[in-house]
Amino acid sequence: MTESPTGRPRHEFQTEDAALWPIAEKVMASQRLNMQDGLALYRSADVLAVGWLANLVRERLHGDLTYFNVNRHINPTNVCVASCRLCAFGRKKGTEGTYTMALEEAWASAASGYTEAVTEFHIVGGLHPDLPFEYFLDLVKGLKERFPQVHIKAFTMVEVAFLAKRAKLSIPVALERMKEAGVDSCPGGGAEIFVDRVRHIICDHKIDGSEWLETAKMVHQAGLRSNATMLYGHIENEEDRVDHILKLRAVQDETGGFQTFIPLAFHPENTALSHLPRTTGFDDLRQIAVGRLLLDNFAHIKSYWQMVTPKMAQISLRFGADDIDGTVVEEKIYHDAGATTPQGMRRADLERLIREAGREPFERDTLYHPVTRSEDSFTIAL
Ligand code: V47
Repeated sequence: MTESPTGRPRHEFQTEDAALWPIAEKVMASQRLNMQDGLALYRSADVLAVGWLANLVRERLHGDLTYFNVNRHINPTNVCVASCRLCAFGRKKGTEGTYTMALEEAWASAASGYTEAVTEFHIVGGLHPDLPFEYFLDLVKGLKERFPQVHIKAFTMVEVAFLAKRAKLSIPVALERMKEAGVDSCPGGGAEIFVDRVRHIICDHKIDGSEWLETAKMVHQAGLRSNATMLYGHIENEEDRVDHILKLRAVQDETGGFQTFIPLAFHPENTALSHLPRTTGFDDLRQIAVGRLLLDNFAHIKSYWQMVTPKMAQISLRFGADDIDGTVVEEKIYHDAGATTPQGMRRADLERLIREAGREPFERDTLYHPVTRSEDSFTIAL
């Protein structure tokens, strides 16, 4: 018997999978895991043992605290030049079902939905061939004027690189303009799987993996924090997943600018890869756990409830996840790809999921400061 990071007595690690024994020793000694360890974790059938180790790290870092936020997603356009096989959201200009919000419409949608005051707008959209950079800057400026207290997490690395290129600006200059307009941080999308072989098939026209990583470095150098995702459960293999995670870890060693790692389970419906099956519960839990164990320099691992369902997100709080994202309010990207989860969740529902997992809910802002509420206003302790 040993003492756990939360002070509770803990039984020793047990598994019949001998490949996990040396990994367990490293985890208990807080040593860095390598590529081979990552592969052994994916290949182990003992998902409970892998989860136990990830939970040890999770509790070491956060005890029972489980983070969530009150946010709202805004997707200003689904018009996209990229035609990614993985995506059911983006559409070619001039085809059926396209939309682009007028600025007033986007500002109005920011205020609609829930009465609970949101602390974050999460803004991502298609790569529109004609919308000028100024449209996006004005969108952000208008939101900041109307909601000065709300953090704006906007534009993935793919959008940052695309908008900079279209505006004929270097990425650092484009980032300065975005910051001046009111962008406070960047979301983690568009990372998919970095290795070329997979990227050529699932998202051929996006920036490549090294460009995504270089853009993230520039975002961090510009003083913005960002997140990092990995899309799993399509045509990638275990080596590709470990490679992806270790590349993120290497950038984090350099910049320290990532806040959260978010594994995203692939939803095949209505995509060009609709013949593929959905991920299984085992894979979803294992993915969270392996992320927690390999990313020793990431503070947070998010189990995005929209992606894996609220029930799986709840269970993952014992498999390495310490964050379940937020209220979201209106979700389009996975719902276009067949997600059957609700579009949004109330704050009280998120708290209940967390409490029933035996964890302690912690409402955070985007940068993980605590938020306290009275009725429909909030205070952020900086
Ligand atoms: O970049 C697209 C993925 C991402 C599908 O930073 C799909 O806090 C599954 O990045 N099946 C956007 N995934 C979402 C995203 C995100 C979500 C929540 C929080 C944060 C954050 C970031 O969704 C895309 C792409 O990787 N995606 N299509 C699909 N069919």
